[in-house]
Formats: sequence, structure tokens, C-alpha cells
Amino acid sequence: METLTLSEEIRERVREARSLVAFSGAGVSRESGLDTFRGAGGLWEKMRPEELATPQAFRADPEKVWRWYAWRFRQAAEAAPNPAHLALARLELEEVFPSFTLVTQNVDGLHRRAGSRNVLELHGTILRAHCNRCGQSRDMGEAIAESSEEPPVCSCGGKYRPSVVWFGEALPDDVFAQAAEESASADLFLSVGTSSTVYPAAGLIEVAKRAGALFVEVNPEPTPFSRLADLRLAAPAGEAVPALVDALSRHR
Ligand code: BV8
Ligand code: ZN
Repeated sequence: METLTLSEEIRERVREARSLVAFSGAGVSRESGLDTFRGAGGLWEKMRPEELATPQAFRADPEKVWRWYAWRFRQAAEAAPNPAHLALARLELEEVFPSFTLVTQNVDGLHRRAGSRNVLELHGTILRAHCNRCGQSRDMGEAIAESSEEPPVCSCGGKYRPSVVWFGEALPDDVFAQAAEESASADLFLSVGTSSTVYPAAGLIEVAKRAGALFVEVNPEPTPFSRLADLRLAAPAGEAVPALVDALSRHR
């Protein structure tokens, strides 16, 4: 993407900003070869979320759910962070803003692999598994190596499941509370690669906007919040985010 020119009004807000929250979804990992959920070629086109990403689905057919997450785990392990992940990590590590928080809906771990540190994983991680009875936690890769066709059994008799938040399950309180707090005090709120349709995560956009944040949206497609955006970059994250990060750094 060519050099991004920001309006004087936005440049002024960027110069004064002290805190930035970046909010990401599956679209930021699309250029790393990982499927998104919705839209053409999305995971939900091939399979129904309620059949795979719910506690009921795991009770009804634990083998099917376990195999699906084992497949996604391998996909994530074989993928590499792309220029969007790397640019967001740069924005944090170069301390362009005094406060930087990355709030992600992704369970693939690519933000951390790109070097991001202050990451809030709202929907958990596919890199860990835990027993659905005693909560004992372990590495997902080891669990799959032990048993790839069905969930390994815990010493307490429970079954191991991926440490992701399934539909109908509560988000980890502390993580969501921190994300809401950071969003409510953000001067800049940057939403990247999310359809902004899953709650309570998408509600963070309203929290930030209501608190007066400058709202920037990066997504080739419009979302229910596009009308609230102060700046919209309708382009793939791998192109738009590095250009945006360069512009933000230039105007600090
Ligand atoms: C709960 C982990 C209650 C698992 C996930 C209010 C209104 C309506 C419904 C609800 C509501 N409140 C709650 C609900 C129900 C439900 C919900 O939101 N349903 C939706 C579908 C309507 N929410 C829940 O169930 C939540 N739990 O409410 O519990 C409770 C409370 C207390 C006590 C007990 C219970 C839990 C939600 C979390 C579910 N887990 N993931 C897994 O990954 O397998 S959600 C999962 O789907 C992802 O984590 C992510 O959050 C979501 C997918 O969204 P996106 O990431 O945005 O991806 P998507 O494919 O949709 O969009 C991709 C975008 O990228 C597109 O816009 C596309 O244009 C763009 N794009 C494509 N290529 C690129 C790109 N962008 C940039 N660059 C590119 N190259
Ligand atoms: Zn157990």
C-alpha cells in the first residue's frame, strides 16, 4: 500500500494520543493462510459453529470436536505471522504510544509469535488444553501427540478440551474486564480484520467510541460499525496495517 496520508484533524489526535488499543479478529490471520469464520471460504461455510464450538457439541461428539481443534492447531502451528501482526508488534515494542494493548478474538497465538507482549486473548488459546472436570491445564501439542483422534483422559477421569471460549461460555472475567477498561480509556481504537458480530467482544468498539476514542477500522468489507469509523481502510490487513503504523509513527 502506498504511503498513507492522514487528515490534519486525525494527525492532531494522533499527536496527542497517549493510549492505543488494537482489536483484532480472524481477518488479521487470513494472509497467514488461516481461514476466517464467516464469508466466502470461511470455516462456518463448511461446518456449523454450534456443531463444533459449543460445550453441547463436545458433550455430544467429543471425538469430532477434538479432531477439528487438532486440525486448527496444526494449521496455526504451520502458519507464520504476516506483516500486519509484525507491524502491530512494532507499534508496541517501539513505544510509539505510552500505552498499547492488543485485544484479540483469535486463538491462533500469531500475535505473540510476532513479538506482541501486552496481548489479551478474549476467546482463549488453541495452544493449551484443560480437563473439563478438574481444570488441569497442559500444552495442546502434547495432548494431540498423546491422542489425536479423541480427547485424552485426565487422571481425574475428565476429558481434555481446547482452552478456547466456546459459544454460550463466559469469557475469562479478568481478561474481559481489563479489555473493557483499556477500551474505555483509549485515545485510539484500531479494529483489524473482524466482522464485529460476536459478543461481548464487539461491544468493546462501542465502549471506546462512547469514551471519545478515534476509531480506525481496517477491513476489506464493511461491518456493523463502519459508519462509526473516523478512518476506514478497506484493504487487506497485511497491506493497510504496516502503512497505518508508518503513518502513526511519522506523526508522533
Ligand atoms: C456468551 C473461540 C454468555 C472458539 C469464539 C448479544 C447479541 C447477540 C448474540 C450474543 C450476544 N451476547 C452473546 C451472544 C451469543 C454469542 C454471539 O455473539 N453470537 C453471535 C454469533 C451472534 N456470544 C457468545 O456465545 C459468547 N459467550 O455470551 O456467554 C454467558 C455469560 C455469562 C455466563 C455464561 C455464559 C462467547 C463468544 C466467543 C465464542 N468463541 N472463538 C474458536 O475459535 O473455535 S468466537 C470466534 O468467532 C472468533 O474468536 C471470533 O470472535 C468470531 C469470528 O469473528 P471474526 O474474528 O471477526 O471473524 P469473521 O470470520 O467473522 O470475520 C472476519 C473478518 O475479516 C471479515 O469481516 C472479513 O471481511 C475480514 N477479512 C478477511 N480477510 C481480511 C480481512 N480483514 C483484513 N485483512 C484481510 N486479509
Ligand atoms: Zn481432570
